[in-house]
Amino acid sequence: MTEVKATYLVHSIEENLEKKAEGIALGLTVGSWTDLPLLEQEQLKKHKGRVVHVESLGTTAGHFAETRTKGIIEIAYPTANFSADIPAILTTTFGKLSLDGEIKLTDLSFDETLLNHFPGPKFGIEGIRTITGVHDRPFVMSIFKGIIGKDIDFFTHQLEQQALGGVDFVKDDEILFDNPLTPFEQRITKAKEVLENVYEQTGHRTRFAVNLTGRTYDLKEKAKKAVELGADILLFNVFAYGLDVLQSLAEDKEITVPIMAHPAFSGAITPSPFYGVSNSLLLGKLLRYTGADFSLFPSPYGSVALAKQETLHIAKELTEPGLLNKTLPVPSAGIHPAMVPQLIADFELDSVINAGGGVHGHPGGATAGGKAFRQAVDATITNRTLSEASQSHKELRLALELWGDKVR
Ligand code: 1AE
Repeated sequence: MTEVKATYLVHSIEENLEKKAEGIALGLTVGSWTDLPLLEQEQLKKHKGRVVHVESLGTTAGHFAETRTKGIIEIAYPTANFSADIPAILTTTFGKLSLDGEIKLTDLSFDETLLNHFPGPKFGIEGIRTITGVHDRPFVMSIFKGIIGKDIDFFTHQLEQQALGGVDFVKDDEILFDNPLTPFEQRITKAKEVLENVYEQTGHRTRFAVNLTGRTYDLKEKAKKAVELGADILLFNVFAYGLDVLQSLAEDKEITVPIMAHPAFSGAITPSPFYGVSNSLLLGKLLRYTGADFSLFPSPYGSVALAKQETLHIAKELTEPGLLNKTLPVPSAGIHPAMVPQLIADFELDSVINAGGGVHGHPGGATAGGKAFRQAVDATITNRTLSEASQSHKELRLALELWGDKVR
C-alpha cells in the first residue's frame, strides 16, 4: 500500500499527543473506528490513516491563555484515498485540519509512485544553464521598478539600462498586470528587440521574465501566445492562483519556456510558528514538484527576511538530488552588492542573486547597479574580497560606499 506522510507541529490543548494523533489519522480518513463492526473495519483498513510518529517537545505557555503540549506528529495517509493531485493531497492531509487552530503542516513526503505524477521543473538548473550558457557562477537578476503608470518607452529604456549592466535575467515587477500602457504582448516583443540589440553590443544576452497574469482559465492560451512571440521566461504569482495551476502550465508541452515562481501571497500562509504551512514545504518542495524552474523567497538578510535555517531548508528542498529536475533558489528582497559573498556562501553557485532597489538605487543608475553585482560575484568566486575588487571597479566601489560593505 502506498502512502503520503504528513508531518505536523502541534501546540495541543490535549496533553496526550498519541490520542491527538489517532484522532487526526481517523478524522481525515475513515472517521470512527472502534465503534465499527469487524467486517466494516476489514473493508476500511486500506483507507485508515496510520500514526507513524509522535514526539512530545514539552509544554509551552506565554502565547496561549492555557498551557499547551508542543510536539511533532507524523501521519501516513493511504494514496487509495485520493487522486494524485495537489488539491486532493492538501485537502486530505491539511484540509479541515488546517482550521483546527494550533497545528502547522511542516512536511509532506511522497513515495516514488506518487511523485511520478508530478512534472518537476521542465528545465531546472541544468536546463537554465544550457539555455543561458552561464555555467560557473551564480546568476544575477534585476527587477523592474516604478513601472506602473509608465508607457512602453519607459519600459524599453529601463530594460535596456538593466541589460547593459550584464544581468542574466530581468523580471517584470509582480504587481504589473495587463494594462493599456505596457500590454503583455508588447512587453514581450519589445523586450526581445531590446535584448537582441544589447546582445549585439555586449555579447551578453539578458533574458526577460514576463508576468503571466489574468484569469486562471485564460492563462494557458496566454502563455502559449507568449512563447509564440518569443518570451524567454514566464513569471507567475503562483500562490494567488494555486500550485495546481502552476503544475498545469509546467506540464503543457507547448509552453516551452522556464517558469519563475514569485512568493507573493505565500506570507498569508507560512509565517506563523503555530499554524499554516512551512516555507520549506510551500516555497521549496511543492514548488519543485509542481514545476517551478525558479523559486523566489525572502533571503535571511534583506528587507523581509526569513530565519536563515528556514531559507537553507527551502534551498535544500529545491536542489537536493532526486527524481525531478532541480529548481533555482532565488533569495530576494532588499539585496545589495555587499551581501553577495554571504549569499554565495549560503546558497552556493546554483542560485540567483536578485535585486530591485539594489540595482536601480545605484548612484550611477541601473546599468552601473547591474555591473556592481556582476563585479561582486566575480570577486567572490575568484576568492577576492569586495573591498579589494572595488579598488579596480568603480561601480562596486560606489555601491559599497552607498550601502556599506557589510551584510547588515
Ligand atoms: C521576495 C520577492 C522580492 C521581489 O519581488 C522584489 O521586488 C524585491 O525588490 P527589492 O530587491 O527588495 O527592491
